[in-house]
Formats: sequence, C-alpha cells, structure tokens
Amino acid sequence: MSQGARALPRVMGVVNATPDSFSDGGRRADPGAALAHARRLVGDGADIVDIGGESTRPGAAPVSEGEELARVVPVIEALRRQSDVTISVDTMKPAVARAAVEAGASIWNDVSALRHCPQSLAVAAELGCEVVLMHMRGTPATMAAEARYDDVVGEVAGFLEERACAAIAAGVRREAIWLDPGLGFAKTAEHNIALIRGLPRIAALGFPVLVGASRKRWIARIAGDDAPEARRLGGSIAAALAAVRQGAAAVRVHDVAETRQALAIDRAISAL
Ligand code: HH2
Repeated sequence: MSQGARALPRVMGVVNATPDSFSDGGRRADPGAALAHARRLVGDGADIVDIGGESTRPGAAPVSEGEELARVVPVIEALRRQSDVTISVDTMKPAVARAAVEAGASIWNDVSALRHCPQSLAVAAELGCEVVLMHMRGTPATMAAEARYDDVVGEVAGFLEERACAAIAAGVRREAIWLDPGLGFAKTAEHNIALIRGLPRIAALGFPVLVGASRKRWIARIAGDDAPEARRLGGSIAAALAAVRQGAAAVRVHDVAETRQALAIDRAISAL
C-alpha cells in the first residue's frame, strides 16, 4: 500500500455478503449474488474489493464464526479464480481473516483495529497481509452511545497511532498498515465532518489513510433530505473528493464507477 502523496487514490468497492447490511439490505446474501456484484465492481474499475459477512451498522447483531466463514469464503475463492483484483476481507475475527487470506484475500480490514480477539495482532503478523486499522468505540451494537469527544481528530489520531504501534510491536510490517478514522462508528455527523477536515493530522502519522463515507446516514442528515441509503450518491461522492483532497490514499465506496469518474475529473481540474 506504499504510495507517494501524488499517487492516484485507490477505490475499494464494498461487497456485503450479509442479510442485514445498512446500505444494500441484504440483496447479496447468497454467495452467487455477492460474487456477481464483486465482478461488477471489478468491471467498474475497483482497485480493491472488500468482502464482509457481518454487518457493522449501528445496532447490528453479531454473527457466528461459522456463519461468517460460510458467507465470505466461497465468494473470495470464486472471485480469486476469476480475477486478479486485490481482495480485502472485512472482519473482526482472526479465524475468518485466516480463511480469507488462504482463499486469496491480501488485506484484513478490521473495524476493531485488531482488538476484537486477544489473538488478532499475532494472527495479523503471522498472515503477513496488509491490515486496515479503523477507529471505533464500543461495538456496532453499543457505539452510538459513545460518540463523545473533546477533540475528535486528536483522539482518533492518538488511538490510530497506538494501534499502529501495537501492530508493529506484534510483528506486522510497517508498510502493511493502513489507518481509517471510521466515519459513522461512534461519531455524530459533526464528528465525521471534523475528521474529514482533520485528515491531514491523521495522514501525518505516516501511514496511508482509507476513508469510508459512502451512503452513511450522516450524509442524509447534513443534506437535510432524509434520503434512503441508495439515494446518497451525490453526498457520498462529495465526501470522497473532500477526503482525497485532505490526504486519503483510498476511499471505500459502494458506487465504484461514479466515484472513479468524479475522482478523475477532480484530479484533472486540480492539476490545471
Ligand atoms: N464502514 C463499514 C464497514 N466496514 N471498514 C472500514 N475500513 N471503513 C469503514 O468506514 C467501514 C468499514 C460500514 O459500511 P457497510 O459495509 O456498507 O455496511 P455494513 O457494515 O452494514 O455491512
């Protein structure tokens, strides 16, 4: 994931192999549908496809390890056979990350920043894959009540720095680490905006930064239009462009083709 400041931002496309994801309502719960969607994202130009089998939306219920494995591993195996796209697995469970890497994933995207299980740090080091360390407080079931900060940017940056140090101390390669401020995870709309504005402080930690704003609830809240998930594209693209201008190296999105187009135009104009 090492890239210079002027490298093109990478676009990570989201595949939720879940019956209860907030953004797509479980339309891709069966592995065949999830695979078809992943292939479409690759055709749309995704640099990375992020496959998850446990929803992390506010209040989401946990999923058993067996269920999560059954949801994601067949999709990763099939996608690996059909495409050489970079695959990441969105999981908090080390056993799922391990099976995903064996099936062909090369990034472990962990919204718990390798804190969910005591073995997570050691397993990440052993797998040798890249890892995304994301800021969250509590769990998806409890996080909404924990959105209280004195200095959200400083506290998130401090947490991410501590987790990167813990990962390196456990044996994860420094160049394999990405950081993510975790928009929407124990954050109000105002916190999310402050974090996008404050991204340079997080990027200054010296790791590439991934930002996931796509279709999240705060976009409709700020726009004041109460738009449902599938109608938040305009705000999602605005947030992705802002994040990239503030130093994000990659954006996690549902609408890959549209985001890539917007990034290309933004890049062309800012290079004038
Ligand atoms: N957001 C979601 C899930 N995983 N991972 C990272 N690194 N950053 C994020 O912002 C992020 C994430 C939530 O979005 P989604 O996957 O669409 O929904 P759900 O968790 O309900 O499946």
